[in-house]
Amino acid sequence: MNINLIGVPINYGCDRDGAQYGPSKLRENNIVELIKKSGHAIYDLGDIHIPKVYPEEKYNNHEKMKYLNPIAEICNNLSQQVYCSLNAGDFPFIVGGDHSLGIGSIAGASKYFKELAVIWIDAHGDINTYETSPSGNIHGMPLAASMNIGHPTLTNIYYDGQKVKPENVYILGSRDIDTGEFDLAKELNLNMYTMDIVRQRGLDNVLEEIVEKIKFSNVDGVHLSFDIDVLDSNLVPGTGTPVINGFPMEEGKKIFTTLLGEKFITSMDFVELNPLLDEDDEKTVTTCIEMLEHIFKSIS
Ligand code: Z70
Ligand code: MN
Ligand code: MN
Ligand code: MN
Repeated sequence: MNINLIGVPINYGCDRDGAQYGPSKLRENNIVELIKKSGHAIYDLGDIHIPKVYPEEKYNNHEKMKYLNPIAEICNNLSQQVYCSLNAGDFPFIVGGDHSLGIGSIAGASKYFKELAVIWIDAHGDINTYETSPSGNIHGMPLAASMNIGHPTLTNIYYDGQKVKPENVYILGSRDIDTGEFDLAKELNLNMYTMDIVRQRGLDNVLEEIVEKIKFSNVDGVHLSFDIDVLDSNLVPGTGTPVINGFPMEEGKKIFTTLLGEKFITSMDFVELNPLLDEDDEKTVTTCIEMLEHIFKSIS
């Protein structure tokens, strides 16, 4: 497989210093060499351009969303890169940066595939809108926007309207969900496997159900969006919002063994590493590299 590495050094979606250094930190820690060693051809396409915006301009485009226009512009550029990569028959692998970039990845993948599914692996739901968001941070909104819910600037990125149908969305590992997100998930009857459900039913059982549902739907492409905060807070202190009771390393690996082993994943995000918060001997980078090694061994 030809892997296309695309960096998105953005922190406007989380409004916190540090997430913008994720791509350079992973390159310093030899992500390119690691992919090569796994037997794939790797093309590092570099970073998407991030326009400079000053903090005092953050609410310039909307009073309830921070950095709306620059995020839309960045996601628009990312979506074209993802579309071109898929069109070339390659595997786009997007490294963040904060999770607002998911809007761009999904838009690009959705333009290429007729019926895209999205697997969103995250401690959070990321299905807020400006009306339900407690923070105004757009990294809490990308999955809603991709389903055509929220502000038109976010729902019309790359091309107008819905990028993924709610029935093709799979949320896994969530355990920090806002009231509005909970209501929306219920209203849309989302395939939402919270950490509580995973603990009740077991990870194997839940993964099996996701695989079966996708296989028996008419989906022709699957985007997997991995927010590292789905892992236990002990493993990832260097992320904006570590949450307790997350997946331990072995379960994190099992998720990828299973899902990537099915060979239906066609693109991926890897987001929310914040090197400035990674004080404990770079524990988070170490976790990320171990996970990335496993991911690329599992992609065939
Ligand atoms: C909250 C919000 C979020 C990551 C925090 C938090 C969202 N639901 N996502 N950290 N990675 O502000 O919308
Ligand atoms: Mn997220
Ligand atoms: Mn489509
Ligand atoms: Mn998260």
